[in-house]
This record gives sequence, C-alpha cells and structure tokens, in this order.
Amino acid sequence: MISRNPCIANLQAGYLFPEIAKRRRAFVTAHPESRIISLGVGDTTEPLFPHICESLVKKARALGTADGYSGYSDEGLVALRERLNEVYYHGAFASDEIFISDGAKCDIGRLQLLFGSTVPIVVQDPAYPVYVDGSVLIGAAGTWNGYGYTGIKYVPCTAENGYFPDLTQIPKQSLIYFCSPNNPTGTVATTLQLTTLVEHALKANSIIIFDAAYSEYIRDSALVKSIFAIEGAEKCAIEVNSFSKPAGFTGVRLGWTVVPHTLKYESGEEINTDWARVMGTVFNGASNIAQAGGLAALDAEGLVEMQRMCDFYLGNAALIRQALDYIGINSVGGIHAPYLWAHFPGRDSWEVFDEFLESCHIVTTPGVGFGPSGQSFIRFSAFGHRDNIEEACIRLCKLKR
Ligand code: PGU
Repeated sequence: MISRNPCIANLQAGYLFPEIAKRRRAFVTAHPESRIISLGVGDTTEPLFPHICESLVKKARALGTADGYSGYSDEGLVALRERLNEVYYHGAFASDEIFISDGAKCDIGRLQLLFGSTVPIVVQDPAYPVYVDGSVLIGAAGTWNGYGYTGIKYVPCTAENGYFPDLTQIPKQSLIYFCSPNNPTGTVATTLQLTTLVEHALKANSIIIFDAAYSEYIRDSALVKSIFAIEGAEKCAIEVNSFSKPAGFTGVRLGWTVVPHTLKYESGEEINTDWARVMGTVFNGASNIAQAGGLAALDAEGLVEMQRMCDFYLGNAALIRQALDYIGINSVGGIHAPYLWAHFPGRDSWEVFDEFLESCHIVTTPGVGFGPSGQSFIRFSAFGHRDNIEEACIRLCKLKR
C-alpha cells in the first residue's frame, strides 16, 4: 500500500462545521423531541429572488436548444467578467484579471498552489478556518502545538485592538489572509485600516489574499467593499468574492477571484499567468447556468434583489443582537455582516456551545474553532427564516436571570 499524505495527517480533527453537525446529530438522537434551530453554519436559507431565479431557469432551458447550448467556459463568460469589473472595480481591470469560479472557498483552497510550502502564512485570529486548513494541506503550516500551527502567524484581532491586527507582528514577505467584513467577528475594517494594511504589505513585499465574501453587507458608504479601492493594492493583493451570501448562491455555486497583472512574484514574473495556468489545470469553468444567474444578479434588478437579501439577514442579526443585549451578553458585529460575535469571559467555547444546545436547542459555532483568540466566544449566524430567528430570540430571552 502507498502511504497517507502527511499534510492530510497534519489536519486537526474534523473540519469545524462537520464537527458541529456531528454534535447536533448526537443531541437529536438523544433528544428526538427537540426542535433545533441552527444559528451555526453560515448557510443562506431564503429562496432566490424571482429575477435571478428566472435567469437560471432560462439558461437551463436554453441548454436544451441548438442555439442556446454552450459547453466549457474556461475563465468565465467575458460578459460576466466585464460586468463584475464595472460593478465592483469601476472598470479598473481587464477581463483576463477576473477569474470566474465555483465559489470563494474553492478558490481559497486552490490559491496556495501558487506559493508552495515555504511561504510564511499570516491569518487574523480568529479567522475562517479554510485559510489555515488550506495551508496545512499544502504543507506550509508546520506542526500542531495544541493551540495552533507552528508555521502560521496568528495575529490577534480582539476587542483590545479594535479587531484589527498589530501590523508590526507580521513577518516580511508573507502571505496575509484578510477578511472584511469579517467572519467570524462580524466587524469591518475601516478605509484607513485597509490603507495601512496595503502600505504595510507593499513595504514588506507581502501579498494579501483579501476575502470579500460579505462585501455586499456593508451599509456605510465610508467603508470600502474591495481592497482594490485602496491605492497600491493592485501591486500586493488578490481578492476573492462570491455570489453565495448576497444572492443566496451557496448551493448554486459562483464566485470570482481578481489577480491583477501588476501583481508580481519576487522574480518579477506575473502571478496572473500562473493563476490562469492553475485554473486551466484543476478547474474547468463555473456552471454556465450559475453564470447566467450571476449576470442577472448584477443587472439593475438583480442588484436590488441582492440588497434586499442582505437587508433581510441583517434584520435577523438586529433581532439576535437585541436578544443578546437583553440577557446581558456582550457582542459585536451584525451591522455590516451576518454574524455576531458574543463574549463569555472565562468560559470554554465548546462548553458554551453545549450549553446553548442543551438549554435552548440552538446550534451556534464555538469561537475557538476559528483560532486561539476565539476561545470564550460564540459566533451566532444570522442566516435563517424569520420565524426561526424570532423563536430563537424568545428562547434566548428566557435565559435572563
Ligand atoms: N469566505 C468566507 C469568509 C466565508 O465565511 C465563507 C463561507 C466562504 C468564503 C465560502 O464561500 P463560497 O463562495 O460559498 O465558497 N462560510 C460559512 C460556510 C462554512 C464553510 O465551510 O464554508 C461559515 O459558516 O463560515
């Protein structure tokens, strides 16, 4: 027999969300009468809005006709890349700098193929677990020491530093994963903070992988939705984004990644060329039905539908925040992001997770699953049907002493 890839063996236990699902199943088996409400995984729940949905149906039907049939779409429909460029980047990019994908997670998982196993990795602590697990899979993470991986620099983003890392802690020439609006804290970096991040990366010859999956949730025009709104980012950043959270495409699957021609390796070679090569090798283009949906989501009617979708989940977040306030639990987030980050000082995250499951039949996400600084925190996701969110809030309010 051949041996197991040591990088896979180096992954800690299960991926966070399947682990939560396992605990939920065990609880339901023991308590079949329980009516569980999930405020755990950030998965959209509301039906697609009509205009976007109709475009999917139309494209699926067209595929059954000689004129409407289409096959592989490689880096993505040019029309979709051009429209993304207009809507998100004010026309700053050529269409071959925007790569259409099957979602942000998939691109995050592939991006490290560009940098190999020796690049220093920096993550916000806490962070979306795929940044760390992706680094482990490529062999760039070092070994697990009980709290984190020795080869990864975890930069704390906590209440003490306004959820923005101390940039002086970041080693030179590193790959910096940065997510804003942030999962899991629900906080958002200011334009000034992002400017200092870009200046830092340019000076230190680092590259930022900017995860903008929640950018459509930003509700303040003084905040920027893309790292490329910051001068100089085109020389030090890659941006991933997705239709999952604003359009409800978590199951439809559609995202994109921007790799500017101006972004170079130390050798001076363009990273864009390699990304095209990687995508051409391990990916064969996003579903053409999903891409038709993406085009519809970006026209005038679709943009309104996406805003309504985000407003709905932000409405849920406001209800959860009120309930947490009422029972005296401190939380942040939920204003420009569909997550609330609640603090339980001195407590173990998994213990608090179990307590909510047992006392309220509510599934949450334990903060420590996002990194060592997430200990004593719980993430509440605001994705859910309104009646479920209201019921969850009633159950939470009953915890008031
Ligand atoms: N980036 C961030 C920051 C995310 O939170 C998520 C989903 C993604 C990317 C994935 O985007 P796709 O375009 O749909 O691939 N985070 C959810 C879902 C859990 C998961 O495993 O992705 C969450 O609960 O954190």
